[in-house]
Amino acid sequence: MRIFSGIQPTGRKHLGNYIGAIRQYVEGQDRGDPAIYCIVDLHATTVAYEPAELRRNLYDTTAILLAAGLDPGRCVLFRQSDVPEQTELTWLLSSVTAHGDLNRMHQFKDKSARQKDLVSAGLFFYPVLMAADVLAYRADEVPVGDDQRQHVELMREIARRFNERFGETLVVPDHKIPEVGARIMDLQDPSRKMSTSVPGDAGRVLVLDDEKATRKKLGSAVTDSGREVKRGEGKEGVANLIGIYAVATGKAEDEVEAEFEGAGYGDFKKALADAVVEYLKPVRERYPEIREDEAGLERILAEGAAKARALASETLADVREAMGVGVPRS
Ligand code: AQP
Repeated sequence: MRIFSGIQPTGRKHLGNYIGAIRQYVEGQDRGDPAIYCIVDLHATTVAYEPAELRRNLYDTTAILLAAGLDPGRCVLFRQSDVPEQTELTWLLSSVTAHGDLNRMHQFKDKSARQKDLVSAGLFFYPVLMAADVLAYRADEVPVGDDQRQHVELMREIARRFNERFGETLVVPDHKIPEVGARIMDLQDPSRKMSTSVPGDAGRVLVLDDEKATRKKLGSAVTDSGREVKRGEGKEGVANLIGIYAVATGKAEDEVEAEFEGAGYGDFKKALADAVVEYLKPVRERYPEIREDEAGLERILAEGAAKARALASETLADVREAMGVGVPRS
């Protein structure tokens, strides 16, 4: 089973990223043959950004992943821009990608509406680069949060269309979306997902927030005018917190509801804050030492890139051959 997933070097990874994606990466290391994780710096250039900040954020994100438990001896961890095969494959796959499909992508609609100066063509092409990332490794499984469902559906379509047009070459991957915590919602507005780019910090707990900030944000999370710690119509805020508590404690959501039967929101939020602080503590404690050693981080990324290139170049050679591009094999 080959596993692949990518994560943006935004540096400010939040609880949604952690629960929806990062914890799945750690679990996938021992199932993946191999498990391949990519920090997608090229994707990060599709919206307004500062070059120096991008480099810093890349180290921050790499260090968060290592602190969360990724072990370069048990997975392949690398930087997207170190593997040019992925960018070439993006172009080749564009010939079997429908413009109309890209036009329908929710993420493009959301992110382009938030751009002040320029809606880049790169933002429109983001899903093709993401498809190339995954298809370059012939991955079977893509661990992601629910917000990436549509992008994975599109890459499946691209792989199928390529195989129909040029012969069986690419693997059609499946997404792996967690049952609980697939879409962690904003703490201040539970109708939208917890997100990096929404202004203001109150709606998201960052993986690297200290204990005080974590308690404050969870303590002031929006609930409703009722009292019951239960999921249901009009209780989206509480349902979100139940999901977070369930993941942080390893309990089922029904068990959580039973545990807090008769208790008020105050008691529940206190227990939730305790649980989340404990849950993220190992990552926060390990992070500073790992982050400090930038040369060490570069070494890990370079070793990962060498392994990744060996795999991606095989796929790219097959794709070129199937498409009649470049020097023929024989
Ligand atoms: N709220 C979420 N709940 C569960 N999973 C989530 N993911 C993102 N938000 C949630 C999953 O995290 C992984 C990495 O996402 P990314 O690379 O897109 O990182 P990001 O840009 O920092 O995350 P955001 O918050 O999604 O940024 P915005 O909204 O600003 O674009 C993915 O697997 C994703 O599904």
